[in-house]
Amino acid sequence: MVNIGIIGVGLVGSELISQLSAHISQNGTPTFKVIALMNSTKQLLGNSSYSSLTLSSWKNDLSAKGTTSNLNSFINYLSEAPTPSIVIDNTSSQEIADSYPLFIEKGLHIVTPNKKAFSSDLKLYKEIREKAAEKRRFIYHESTVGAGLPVLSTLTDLIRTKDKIIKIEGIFSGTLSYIFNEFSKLDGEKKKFSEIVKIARENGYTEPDPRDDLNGLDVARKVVILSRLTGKDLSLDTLPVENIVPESLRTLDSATEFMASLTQYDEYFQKLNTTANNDQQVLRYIGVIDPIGDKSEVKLVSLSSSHPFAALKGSDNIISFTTERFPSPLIIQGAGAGAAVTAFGIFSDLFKISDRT
Ligand code: NHO
Repeated sequence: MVNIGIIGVGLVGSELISQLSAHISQNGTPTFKVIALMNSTKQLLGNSSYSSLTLSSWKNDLSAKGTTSNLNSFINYLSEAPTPSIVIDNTSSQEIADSYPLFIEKGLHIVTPNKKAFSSDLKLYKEIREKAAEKRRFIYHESTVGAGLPVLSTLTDLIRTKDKIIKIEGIFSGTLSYIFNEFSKLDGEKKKFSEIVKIARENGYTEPDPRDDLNGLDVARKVVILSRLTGKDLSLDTLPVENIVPESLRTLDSATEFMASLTQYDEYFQKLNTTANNDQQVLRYIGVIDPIGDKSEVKLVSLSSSHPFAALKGSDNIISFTTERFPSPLIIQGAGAGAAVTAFGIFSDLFKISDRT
């Protein structure tokens, strides 16, 4: 039995608890036991014999019986449990990411969809990798790229088996996938760029401020994560990223002001689209990883309508690996956003650790 401690019980964390709960109630001998939960204000720890929390009432229990969040006591409790323990970081906190070396020191394995530890400071990234190897702890973060799609596991398998990675490229943002799949197509109804961003925002596909999607940082983080896995020390500050937020709208105070002003740029985006469409092409926002040279980048491109990225639907992601063994690329495609598939990626990582401990 593997102990689980969950930090972050928002959209993804709550969905993960539902998935874990179904697994636990349907298995006579479940693999996992959730013994600790924490959000930014409260934490709920099990008893001194580390028995499972009652998952059917976790929300009420956390708010009614929870004590003030304290990362040190949370981690100490988890690390003192007698069987292997995994800490799951479902936050987007840099502070929690900075604590991974401590988690490893305390003997914990880590699973997370939080991109910060793998795409921020290179020193932190290396420290985590070195410590994990030294202490023989596992760190899995499949959901940091392509939600639950098997992107990192595929890349790891290619690297381990000594295939030579020539290029990785893809549509890595569910939000930007949706926006350009809707905006830039050769047939069907044509809508204005600002209208599509508005619909995406109203449906909860974008961040509360859509500039946080359109500035490319989320895609850049994913490119850095993949690049570092290939062994290339890429960093956010050296990666060329095309920010498609019009310059004059970047300093506006609120998302509401941004949305209202975006209409001024409909003509600009329409022009780009018409130019592409006239050549039987569509616009797509892509990330490119160049493990051999220095051509990794994040940018808006025009692609032929016969390109695999042009046929994408909804908020799907698509990732293409060109390697020595796969000169005709190995392509992974499917739902790349949303709580259900993100939690699935986390859940499948838990099994990878339980199989190895
Ligand atoms: P929420 O809903 O804001 O929840 C965050 C939780 O963390 C809350 O319980 C909060 O109290 C707690 N928390 C924050 N700071 C804390 C601290 N210092 N100590 C303790 N607790 C703290 O966030 P989400 O949406 O549940 O996201 C959680 C993590 O998953 C983030 O790192 C996020 O980047 C990652 N993630 C989320 C999604 C998603 O569906 N929401 C996806 C991938 C990764 O594939 C998904 C997606 O849509 C990707 C993207 N939007 C795209 O491609 O367009």
